[in-house]
Amino acid sequence: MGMSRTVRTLKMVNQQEGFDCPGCAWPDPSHRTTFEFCENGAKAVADEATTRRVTPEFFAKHSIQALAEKSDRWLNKQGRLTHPMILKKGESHYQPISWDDALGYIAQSIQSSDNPDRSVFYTSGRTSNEAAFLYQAMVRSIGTNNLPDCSNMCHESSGKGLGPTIGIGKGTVHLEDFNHADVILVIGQNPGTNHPRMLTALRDAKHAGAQIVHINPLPETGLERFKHPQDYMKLNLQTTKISDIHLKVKIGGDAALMKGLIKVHLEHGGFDSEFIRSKTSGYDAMVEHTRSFDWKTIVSDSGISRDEIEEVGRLLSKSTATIACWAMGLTQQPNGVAVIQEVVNLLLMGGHIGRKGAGLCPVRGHSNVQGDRTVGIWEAPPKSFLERMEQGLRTSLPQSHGYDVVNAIRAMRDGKVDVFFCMGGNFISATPDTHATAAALRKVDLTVQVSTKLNRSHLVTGHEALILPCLGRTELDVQASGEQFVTVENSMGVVHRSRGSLKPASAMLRSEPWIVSNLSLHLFDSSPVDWREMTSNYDSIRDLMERCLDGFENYNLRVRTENGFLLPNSPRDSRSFDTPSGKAHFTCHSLPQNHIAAGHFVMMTIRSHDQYNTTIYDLHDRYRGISGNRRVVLINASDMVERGWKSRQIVDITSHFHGQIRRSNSWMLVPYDIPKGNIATYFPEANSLVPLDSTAALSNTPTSKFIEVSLSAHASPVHGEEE
Ligand SMILES: Nc1nc2c(c(=O)[nH]1)N[C@H]1C(S)=C(S)[C@@H](COP(=O)(O)OP(=O)(O)OC[C@H]3O[C@@H](n4cnc5c(=O)[nH]c(N)nc54)[C@H](O)[C@@H]3O)O[C@H]1N2
Ligand SMILES: Nc1nc2c(c(=O)[nH]1)N[C@H]1C(S)=C(S)[C@@H](COP(=O)(O)OP(=O)(O)OC[C@H]3O[C@@H](n4cnc5c(=O)[nH]c(N)nc54)[C@H](O)[C@@H]3O)O[C@H]1N2
Ligand SMILES: [Mo]
Repeated sequence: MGMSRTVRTLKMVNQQEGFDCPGCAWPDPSHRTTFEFCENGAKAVADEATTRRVTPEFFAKHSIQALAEKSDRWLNKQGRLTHPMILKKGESHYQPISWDDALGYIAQSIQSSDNPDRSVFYTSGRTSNEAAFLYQAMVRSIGTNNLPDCSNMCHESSGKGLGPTIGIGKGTVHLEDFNHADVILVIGQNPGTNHPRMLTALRDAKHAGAQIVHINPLPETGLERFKHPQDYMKLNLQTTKISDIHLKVKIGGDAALMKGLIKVHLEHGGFDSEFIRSKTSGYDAMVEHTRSFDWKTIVSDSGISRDEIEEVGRLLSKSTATIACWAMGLTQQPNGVAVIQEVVNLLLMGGHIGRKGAGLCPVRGHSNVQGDRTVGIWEAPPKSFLERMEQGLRTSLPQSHGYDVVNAIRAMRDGKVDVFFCMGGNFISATPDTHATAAALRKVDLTVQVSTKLNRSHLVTGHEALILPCLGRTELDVQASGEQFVTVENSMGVVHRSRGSLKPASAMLRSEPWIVSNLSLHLFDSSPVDWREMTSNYDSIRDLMERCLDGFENYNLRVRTENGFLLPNSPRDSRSFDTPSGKAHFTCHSLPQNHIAAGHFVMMTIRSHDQYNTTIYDLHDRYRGISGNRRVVLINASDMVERGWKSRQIVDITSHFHGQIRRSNSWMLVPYDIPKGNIATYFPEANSLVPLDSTAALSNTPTSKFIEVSLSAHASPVHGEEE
């Protein structure tokens, strides 16, 4: 985006008066330096602030079919969308449309059915609190709770695991706690790539004496060799080894490992009897249940030797402050909810909740995915949330739960959806079972994408499609009352401001709150919400939020303070648990049945260093030593030798699920330090292999990290087969 624009833009990232980095949801320290961003945050910012443009002329030149043949990387590289566009039924090209006509057309399509549940409204986690709040208010006013969101594919298992056990679906640590921890577990997470600023917190924790245990099938490099960007400036060229111990767990082996750690903990003591007695229930049953698992099973299911488990178990029993962090390696497992509850068991034993330097820390992905859920992006909201909303809006709202992501795809497949509206994201590429999902989307009458950049979801559409181009985080947002800011919530429950400063990519862009408010003006003749006022001054959105949501008292005032404010979190703040019994719960879980057919592999789909979810910046994965190719299979060398395969050999992958078969051809083998029997491929290329019905128990999250597959030497494609 050019040198001076780059410097000017990057200096505003994560600053008090600047914008929240669109990279990840890792929190900012209270004392900020001039450079509060990481390499991958800079990429995300540059990607949005690009000076390239996708104009009506671009769409006139390229047909949908021609664009569909381009790679994801090419599509993203074309630049920012500039105009609202419509793809009319049977047409080959998008054409420009005015905002008024586009919004009028959407409203008419929604209203043409007398069943509001035939409309579905997706959200991706970059949407601000203000936009997300208005959006769910609009959707519920239409009469449906069909609000699937990216969270359903992401940390849903965390929410579902934490809610019943500790009474809140969020983590219980402050950033500051990292400086006071004895032991930090980093489970199923690759912070070097996906949350680089977390490495700074880990490095500082380590300097303050913490031991860091990395639990992952892969030895993720960011945790092995870390160089803080600012150390370059100080000419300190040494790297820090962040992780002290790496437990190379098998994919899906964490539950067995947790049982082993709990067993060692029980033997060596160090549990907090007073906390267990006064604040929890179910301890004795959990202990008895855990003891019933023998070491042979624990070692073979986890893939970790008893000695290693003993070593870490002893560390945990000595620790006075333990933090457990996790991300997609746990949440996207078939037993995602159960395994997270095992992590809860482990921390509850030592009383590591609501104590300085200790706590549970699900590390969120999208920069405002946690905020979106707080303000109501939820297809299955609790009754208490709907009651507060009804009081605040002085109207009644639909009560029955709506579709999550997987159920939304099933509903489209079954012809139950007329309008599918997406507030950001890239639904076709992010979701499982790409071919089945594409077929489902094609059955919908109208699909709408509110987007900043061109992506595959603009090309795989319903009978008709609209693209609504919106402002991004980096851009100035001016409405009738003047310049606006929005607010976001980070992974640790801090709500703060975000204000862009770049000139918008096109004069035709509209903000997300503007789009929702103006669509609402088309939808409702009368409404308890003054939609016109909402877009002219976002303070009025925040006033309405204060009326409708718990924890948002004096919102406009508090969010204007330096560093924003903390949302209430009773386990963290007062060691109290908002469960029916008022106590935190230990839980008992059997081990997952991870058995697969002989000769098959368990496949996980992961992110490279050069992508942001479905946005592919480049074809490299530097920390893993891979360049120029994303269609690779990371595989244990002995698995290759046994089959007589060579490095760089091309294979076809077949996934197996309940007798169904899905096939994807032409992948290159790369020998890698990964457990035998496990392989890794990249998301989203491998999504066509993830079966729609393979979801985690209770959270219904696609099991993107546990797919049973077989590999075969590449056969030349049969005509008509996917390549
Ligand atoms: N640069 C960049 N930043 C991002 C993103 C991005 O795409 N690019 N995406 C954002 C989003 S939305 C999210 S949710 C986060 C995702 O952040 P991560 O969760 O770190 O992302 P993944 O690449 O999915 O990696 C999951 C890790 O889990 C490990 N794993 C897989 N299966 C298992 C298992 O069974 N057990 C254990 N213990 N580990 C396992 C993998 O080896 C991998 O290291 O990052 C956010 N930040
Ligand atoms: N196999 C497999 N599948 C996965 C995963 C996996 O690990 N493996 N991870 C899952 C996870 S954790 C997640 S979170 C989902 C991600 O799913 P999504 O959130 O749906 O996907 P993204 O790739 O983040 O969306 C990128 C698009 O968002 C738009 N965009 C960017 N910024 C803005 C903005 O400010 N406003 C608006 N309106 N649009 C914007 C751009 O047009 C861009 O093309 O994917 C899931 N899918
Ligand atoms: Mo995510």
